[in-house]
Amino acid sequence: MGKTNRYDADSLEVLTGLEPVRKRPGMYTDTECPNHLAQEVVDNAVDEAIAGHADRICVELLKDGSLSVRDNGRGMPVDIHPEHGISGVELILTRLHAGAKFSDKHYTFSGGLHGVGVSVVNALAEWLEVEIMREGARWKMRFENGEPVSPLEKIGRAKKSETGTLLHFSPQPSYFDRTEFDVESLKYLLRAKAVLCANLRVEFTGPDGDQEVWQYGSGLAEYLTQACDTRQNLLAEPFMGEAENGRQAVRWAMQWHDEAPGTICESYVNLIPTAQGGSHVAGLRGGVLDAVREFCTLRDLLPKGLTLNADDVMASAAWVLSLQMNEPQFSGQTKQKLSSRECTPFIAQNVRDRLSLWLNQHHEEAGSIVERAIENAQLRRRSAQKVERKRAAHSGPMLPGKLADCTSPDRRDTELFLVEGDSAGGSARQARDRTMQAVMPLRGKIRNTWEVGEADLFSSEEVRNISIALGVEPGAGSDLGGLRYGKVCVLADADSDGLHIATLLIALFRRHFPRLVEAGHLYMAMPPLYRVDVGDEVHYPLDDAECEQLLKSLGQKRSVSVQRFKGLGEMNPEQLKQTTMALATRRLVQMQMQDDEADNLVLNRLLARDAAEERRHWLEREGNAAALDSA
Ligand code: 28F
Repeated sequence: MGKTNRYDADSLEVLTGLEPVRKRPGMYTDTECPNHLAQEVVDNAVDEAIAGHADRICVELLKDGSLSVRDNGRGMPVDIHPEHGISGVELILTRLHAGAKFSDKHYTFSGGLHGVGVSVVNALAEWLEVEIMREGARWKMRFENGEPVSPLEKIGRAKKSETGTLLHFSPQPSYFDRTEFDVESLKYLLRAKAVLCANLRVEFTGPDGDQEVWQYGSGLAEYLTQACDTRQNLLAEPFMGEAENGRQAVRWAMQWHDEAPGTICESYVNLIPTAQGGSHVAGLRGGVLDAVREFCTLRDLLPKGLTLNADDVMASAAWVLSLQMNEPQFSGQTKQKLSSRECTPFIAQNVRDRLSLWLNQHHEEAGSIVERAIENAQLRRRSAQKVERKRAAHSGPMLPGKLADCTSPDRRDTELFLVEGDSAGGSARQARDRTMQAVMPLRGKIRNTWEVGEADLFSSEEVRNISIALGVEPGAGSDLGGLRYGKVCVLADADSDGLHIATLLIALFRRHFPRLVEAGHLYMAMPPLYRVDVGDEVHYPLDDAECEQLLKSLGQKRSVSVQRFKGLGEMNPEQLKQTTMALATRRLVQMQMQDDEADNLVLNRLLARDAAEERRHWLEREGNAAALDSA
């Protein structure tokens, strides 16, 4: 990123044409409505602003349903590419992934998954016109269904100082369920860009000429202050901070309120809103919790027996978090949740350090933050005690001896880890947070219960223990009222034995505790396969792909050492805690239930005693295609 970079058509990288996009639009965009196309174009304009060349973006939705986006950046390159013999403009708009953006040379951070490029927009547009002002001239080119229908033409003169790009397009209706842009979410996105890019002026004009303008001089803090001003702020100025380590950059602003507000809690990655949060938000929450806890401990502020959790501290907080990083990974149905794990410890540590310092410099305000958190914790404790008393009134049989239970009476926050083997069980017991995490080791392979009837089920001691520990009886209609844990986490080795055990457990829950799975209580813990040491930084990539990506991003550093874990047993409790159990840094995957038939099909093929028979039935149903590749 730099204003001195000379950037012409010959620094573009070129991949393929647009056929793949038109063939499988769903792989490149959200085909429900064309908003993602708008986002793509806006992101391009914002990239130009982040690079320091544009400070104004105007978006207009026209009466005919088309959208125009304009920036005052340098304008797309118009000169002819020496190798490809077409202009930079045409390359950008007609080649998939055309652009140095993807080689990270000119833009420090870009949208990754979202930033697949504006050529996707062209491919899925009935028509698209681009106008460029550059080097004293105006240029124009028109496309229909992604194909050029007029050459890049000089259409007039412009002042040397007037530069920029205008894209105007109409989505091709046949690719989308709905042809209309969703105005509300488009506006939300535009406002977010202005919030995150200090001083950038973003304008939106609607079909009736209605206009909105967003611009924030100091970015996050100003936005937060404006958004919160009607409330009772506990801080005179938001608590802010930023940090960078070469591979990622984070900024945040936080305010606390007197009452639990339905307030601003917003997170972004590369200026893209992550409505469902993710690993960066986990870092913020972890860092804030650590700092507040430490502040309380040092001053002995907590009533006896009370521990604060992240919700206690964050419930009355308003915040905006902005992360920039390379190749972010997203998860969740709508890809609105960040899953890249590298940022969590980075953010947690920086937030913790800054907040510790800040709390010590702002005693009075720190006091009110702590007061609010303690009140929240006490409220939580009281309501939990109520539940606990109810539960105790008709409490069930004695808990299994192998269960290392947790102490928190609030059952919504608690977690039960079912761990393969006594030795890993021992590590997990040391690694856990004993207030809210319980551990129960399972001896070897549990019984395959897939085809076992309910009546027979309790002849297995392990199954009986699991049922008692959970406080739930097996059965399709069984009541979850007595459930003793909010999350049930299967923790097994990442090898094939471990996977088998995990499968047996999932089958047990799916068949005999279906309501537990349905209500989203079942999780898989994801222990990492690798440990990578870089100087005094430690990373724990989950799998081969993550490890490769990490090594790539580290480049050619001298002191990189890679260790592959053969099993849980090779991790010490501290490592197990950090990678697999601690709220801020671990990864849990929620098991979701499909309909009976789909789940039965999969689990039957894996676990049915008469697997050959079942496979044959399956083949009969699925026909010849499947028979070809079966043994
Ligand atoms: C309305 C949407 O697309 N604006 C754009 C530029 C400027 C340059 C550029 C774009 C670099 C990374 C290929 C000009 N001069 N608004 C926009 N403004 N693309 S897109 O360069 C090519 C891209 O991928 C530009 C010198 N350097 C860069």
